[in-house]
Amino acid sequence: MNISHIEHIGIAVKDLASAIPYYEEVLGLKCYNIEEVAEQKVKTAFFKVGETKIELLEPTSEESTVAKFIEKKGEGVHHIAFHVDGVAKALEECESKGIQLIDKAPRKGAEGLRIAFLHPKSTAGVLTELCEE
Ligand code: CMX
Repeated sequence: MNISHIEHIGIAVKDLASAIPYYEEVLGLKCYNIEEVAEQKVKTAFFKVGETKIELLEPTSEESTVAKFIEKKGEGVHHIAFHVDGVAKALEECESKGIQLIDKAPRKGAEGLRIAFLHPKSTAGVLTELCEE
């Protein structure tokens, strides 16, 4: 597959309002978008760092996978998203190489991207997202 860059790093936080000041006031980044992804039961906040973004993820429900993650591991890095030039093709390639897919087909994610997740049990422990515009 053709990975061009890390599109974003997803970071699980208990609440955006407590986390955003660190990124803005200490790191000097600007939060340019806050968006709820109802299907994923998260509210997201985005910052640009060069070509890559930081995506803060706040769970909006106790049933959110992000709430479960924070309960188990605490706040911190939740996933890495690679930009590819064809998510569907990349998924086929991953499956043919024995990688466990969470999403069998691309779906719509935050910022209008087409996204799909690979299971951390088959990606050396890192929840991995593939995405494209
Ligand atoms: N990174 C690494 N490992 C993770 C993980 C993560 N983010 N989330 C769960 N795991 C591990 C757990 O520690 C657990 O490992 P052990 O069996 O060794 O304890 C295992 O995966 C199973 O975890 P679980 O708590 O039982 O969670 P589930 O199986 O219910 O769900 C996962 C895990 C990855 C399948 C689920 O979180 C998922 O489907 N994620 C994709 C969607 C997503 O993350 N959406 C939120 C972000 C949306 C966005 O960016 O817009």
